[in-house]
Amino acid sequence: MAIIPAALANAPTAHGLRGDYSAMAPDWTVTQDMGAYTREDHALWRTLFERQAKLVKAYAPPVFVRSVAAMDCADGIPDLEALSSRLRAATGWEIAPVPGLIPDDVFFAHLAHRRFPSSFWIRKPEEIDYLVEPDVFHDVFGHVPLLFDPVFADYLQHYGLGGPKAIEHDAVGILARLYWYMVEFGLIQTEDGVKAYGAGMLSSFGETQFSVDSPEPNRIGFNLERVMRTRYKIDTFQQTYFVLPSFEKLFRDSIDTDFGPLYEQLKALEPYAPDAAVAGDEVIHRGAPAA
Ligand code: HBI
Ligand code: FE
Repeated sequence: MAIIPAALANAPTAHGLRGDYSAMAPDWTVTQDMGAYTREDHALWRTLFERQAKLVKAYAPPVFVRSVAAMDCADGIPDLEALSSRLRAATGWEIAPVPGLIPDDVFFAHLAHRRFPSSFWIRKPEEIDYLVEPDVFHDVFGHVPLLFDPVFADYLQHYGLGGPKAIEHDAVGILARLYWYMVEFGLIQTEDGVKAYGAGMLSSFGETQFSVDSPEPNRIGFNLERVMRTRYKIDTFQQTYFVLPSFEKLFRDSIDTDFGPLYEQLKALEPYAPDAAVAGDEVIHRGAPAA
């Protein structure tokens, strides 16, 4: 059983933390042991990769598809150092292997230094369609491709740089909504229609299609305050997706926002439910919850 660090004792999945936290460096990173992966691990990676690489061609924006190709990691779990050298050349980001979920402040600090923390272990075959904690497939296939996009790469560093202010205002939960809706489950307008770019959906066979095709969820035009006031569920498909006109919009609005007063304002307001319809919403699709 993994040694659970005190800092994560109350993490949502503390009971199930499965990475080995016993060999971490002070910054919570570990060394990826390529020899520790089994043939089954690499075979599962190939299964997941082939399924999603085909799907994203139709469902993701072109930059995601191009980046997946540039990552050249279809054959098995990639060496994260080798992948980092390609990523560093593109946008100065690198991948930091970690045992799994790490404390907010540590996570923010890595992002602020253009280091993306990625689990090094892969799920089990019986978890192919759902697992509670991010594994190496979610983190590498879901998150790394957009770190090749200069604007999104700048946005995610800015998100990390803003972490300490959220902690200072006791508003990490409010900032986390921005990450959840716009990094894990974001949609974006393209000349080819609305596409999915979030890591949580693009690493999921079911949610990639659901987020774009299903009539059930709301699809609402991105508005920073609306997103930060909207609660989310972690164990079902989203009931609302927010749609960006561009990554520049997400980056510019974040740069132009003084988050301190916004946290205080939002803390005093009732949050919206995950399926809420709010006056003033730019409704792109009004969800029709399944009967
Ligand atoms: N740790 N490894 C890892 N990956 C995450 O996505 C992550 C985390 N710790 C905290 C966290 N996300 C969120 O709580 C912050 O975005 C607020
Ligand atoms: Fe993620």
